[in-house]
Amino acid sequence: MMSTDDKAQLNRRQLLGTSALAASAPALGGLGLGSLLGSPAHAQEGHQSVAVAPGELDEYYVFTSGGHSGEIRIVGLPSMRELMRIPVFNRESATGWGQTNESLRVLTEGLTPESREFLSTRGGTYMNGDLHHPHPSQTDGTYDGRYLFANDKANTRVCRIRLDVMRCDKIVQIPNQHTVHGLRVQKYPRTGYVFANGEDGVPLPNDGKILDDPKQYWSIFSAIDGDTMEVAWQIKVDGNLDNVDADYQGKYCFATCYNSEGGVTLADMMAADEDWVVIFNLKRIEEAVAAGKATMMNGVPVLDGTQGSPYTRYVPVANGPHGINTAPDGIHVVANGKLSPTVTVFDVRTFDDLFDDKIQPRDTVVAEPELGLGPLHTAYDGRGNAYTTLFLDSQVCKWNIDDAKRAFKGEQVDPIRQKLDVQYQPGHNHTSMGQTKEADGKWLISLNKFSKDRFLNVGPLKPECDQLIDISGDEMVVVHDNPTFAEPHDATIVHSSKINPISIWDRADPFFAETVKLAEADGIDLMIAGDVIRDGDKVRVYMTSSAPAFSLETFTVKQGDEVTVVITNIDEVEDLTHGFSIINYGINFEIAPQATASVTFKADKPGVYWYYCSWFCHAMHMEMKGRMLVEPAAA
Ligand code: K7E
Ligand code: CUA
Repeated sequence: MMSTDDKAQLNRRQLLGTSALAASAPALGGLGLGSLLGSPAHAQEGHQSVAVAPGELDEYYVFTSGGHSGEIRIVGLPSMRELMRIPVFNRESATGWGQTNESLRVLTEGLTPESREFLSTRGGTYMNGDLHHPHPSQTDGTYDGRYLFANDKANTRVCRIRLDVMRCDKIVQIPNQHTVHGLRVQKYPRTGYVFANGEDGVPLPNDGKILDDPKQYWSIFSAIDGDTMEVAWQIKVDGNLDNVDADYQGKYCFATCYNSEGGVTLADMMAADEDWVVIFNLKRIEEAVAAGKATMMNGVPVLDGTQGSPYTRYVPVANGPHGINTAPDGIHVVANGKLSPTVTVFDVRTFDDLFDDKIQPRDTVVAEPELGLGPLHTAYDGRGNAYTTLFLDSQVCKWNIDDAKRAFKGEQVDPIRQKLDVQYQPGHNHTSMGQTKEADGKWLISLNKFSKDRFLNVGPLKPECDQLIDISGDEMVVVHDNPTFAEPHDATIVHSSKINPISIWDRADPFFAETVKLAEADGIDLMIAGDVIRDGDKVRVYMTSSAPAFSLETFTVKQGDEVTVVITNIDEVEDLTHGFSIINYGINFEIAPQATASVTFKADKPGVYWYYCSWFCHAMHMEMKGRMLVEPAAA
């Protein structure tokens, strides 16, 4: 007789298309797919090695969120070494993110008109952000290496990172909505839509006419076009929206609601025994928007998706669900109970009938196993098992989906395979490739909120603790503790074969195209620049950088001038980055090989100001400098 694991394996093969490699997997029994796909050598104790020798490369990229640090981090797996930080919603000193004209364009151009006005006396952009959910674009249910999208819970924004240069190129602030919490991408046929949950309800419009009247507050669900980074449509819902995920068929997406009460206090939000999962019917929504049935609000078509609408269905679940996660089998979706010790398993194949009113909302539920206290998020191994974080129990619970379904039908079977202690209090967890149909069942990361005694004491503020768990065998084994700064909420583990960044910028790159245009208008060839162009009290200083010199060793401006310094790094050597810092003027930014970067500031202090290269680039790096002479206004 075939074991449940074997069946899951077969299902997975059907989904992937049978390859010779996959076909041989069941015959090898306990070995698992991981060992077949060339994982690092198995250690004696039977778990995979985390050791990546000096000079060796990791097998996976992990994109982790920086939470209220506002950035994205790239971590190598299995070594858990931090490889890079991508500044997004923060201001970053080394790269000049939030200071260069090129980054300020990204940070400001997608703001709502209202925020633009609000920020006009506050530096023009937000300096903080709360990045929770980084998710790469997909084509046909797996990563396609184009983009990574993430939310800003603090200022209602969604960003896009280009994975070829690992830089944020678009940020859109979402109108009509108050915060973006849950964010996931459309998996099929491609991304496509980026789904963004509005967690908190506010009056629409939120202009002060309605204040303390929560019955008139609304939460909004948004679909952003990942290609244009414009909001395609929005839909108003009952209750609130926490986390979201999408199916593998391109038909539905679904979100948890922990505040069906519409409460504004903790007691109100927890009052009812049940909340719900809301399911969105993408085709019906698109047709209604195309037919002009939406109301235009701040330039976005907004539909009414409250209960009874044709666009949504509300499925009751136990009080306070949090994460919602689609399984790589393309069939099951798990909503995590948080305040309930259970998770609720849906079968997406029932959703057509639900929308056609042939079945009741709860008929979509095919299992509801009790796992432990505080289930928050679930990940999958592609072999039919699920891994759910238990926040209160400080555990990861491994359970089998098929067994949970059998138990739900009344069979005497325990779906729980193992409970593993983690240190401590896990939020999200992630398996390698687990949010795609190519889940490979090798690694699990548990993103734990507390580290307490796990690391040297660094004072009252402790790091988070990201733990690496080997799931390739029958037993989960914790193999590595990794301290991280505030605060990885979520992460995505992508096989390195899916990501292909460049090493040297293309001179035609759109990231600095506006600056190239400015130079062209001034008649400047940026590759041989060494000029100062005066235009009234605006001065544009063009220079190149080539180790170990800037093409201008001195330039002169007048006190009060608005100075734009444009630097082009003409070095073509991989990894040869220069920096440009002006002492006591608060200026610093990075210029990578073949890139152009610029900064604009007011030269309001007269005197001699040295500028220097801030990225170590050459034996004469210390000598790579020059002087800005600022003539006093009276002279
Ligand atoms: Cu659970 Cu913002 Cu995905 Cu934090 S959220 S844990
Ligand atoms: Cu150029 Cu250091």
